[in-house]
Amino acid sequence: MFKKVITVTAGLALLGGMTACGSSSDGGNGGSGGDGLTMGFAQVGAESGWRSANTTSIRETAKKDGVDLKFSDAQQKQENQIKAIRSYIQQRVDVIAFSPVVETGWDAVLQEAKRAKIPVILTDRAVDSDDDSLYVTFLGSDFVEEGEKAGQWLVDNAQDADVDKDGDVNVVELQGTTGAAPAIDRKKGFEDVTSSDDAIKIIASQTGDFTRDGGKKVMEAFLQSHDDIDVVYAHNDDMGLGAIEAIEAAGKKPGTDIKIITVDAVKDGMTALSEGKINFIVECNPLLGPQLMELAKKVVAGEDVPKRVVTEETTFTQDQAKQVLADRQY
Ligand code: GYE
Repeated sequence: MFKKVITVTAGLALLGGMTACGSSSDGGNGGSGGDGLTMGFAQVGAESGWRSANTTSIRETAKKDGVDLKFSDAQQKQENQIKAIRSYIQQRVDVIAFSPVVETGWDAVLQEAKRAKIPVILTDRAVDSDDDSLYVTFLGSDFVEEGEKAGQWLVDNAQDADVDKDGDVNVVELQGTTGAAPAIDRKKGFEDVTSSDDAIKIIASQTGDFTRDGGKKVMEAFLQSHDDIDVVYAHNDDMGLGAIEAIEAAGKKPGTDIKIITVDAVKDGMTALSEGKINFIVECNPLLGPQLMELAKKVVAGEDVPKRVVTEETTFTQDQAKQVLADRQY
């Protein structure tokens, strides 16, 4: 299905600037390469540090490249994203890009874009559809692989993670938004790898909606109903940071009494990792602006682009976090 797959390093993506946000239409004069190109971008929301960095990267790159960006924030609601896409179709933008909040339920609106001959680029998250002619390309991370990396760290550190030394490694999972690609895939990848070790058991799993507050509330409930939690696996840093607050409020030491694994590697997460409150972070790169604008220019110019562009990412231990923290851009 995917003819070509190219991989771009996180380092290249770092070329995107990270300064202040502009207005909802960030078109610029005097940029290079994208002059006259209009993009409608339907963002998920502002639920996490990752999302804020992603939005800044997109806005800043559009400005720099002279792309007229129409930007909307769906507040994590699919109906708002669908409305935004319909309005971009009506405005006859040159290209629509969006990060689908959930995987399913997009075919109708994407058919409308197709009929209007407006190309669609998926960024960050994928849709679950049998018809891959509804979008030109999908730029983003491999979320299953991220879950596998998180699971592999736990398999490798299972003995240490069995804090109460009862022979079981009891994991509670803080899932991302229900139905979202990163929640589904990070769960799957983690389970695939940890199922190889009988000692590792996921004793509770619930959504915290990718927010700090959500992670805190769910963790408070987990702590009340379970007194034998060894590990928290949070699908993003923000929920892990919320869990830290709940663990501390319960009189326990995060990172020591309960080990914590998260995904993203945004600055607040990396700071907690370097302080020993998180034990391992799988990186997910939010700086997709430069690659997105490059793809958009090619698509609008009628050039071929790969159907899938995967961002390359790494992982961080506590020691590695201490080394890179000062240079972290987001
Ligand atoms: O990990 C999370 C955000 O889709 C990769 O969404 C993104 C995820 C990211 O809310 O922090």
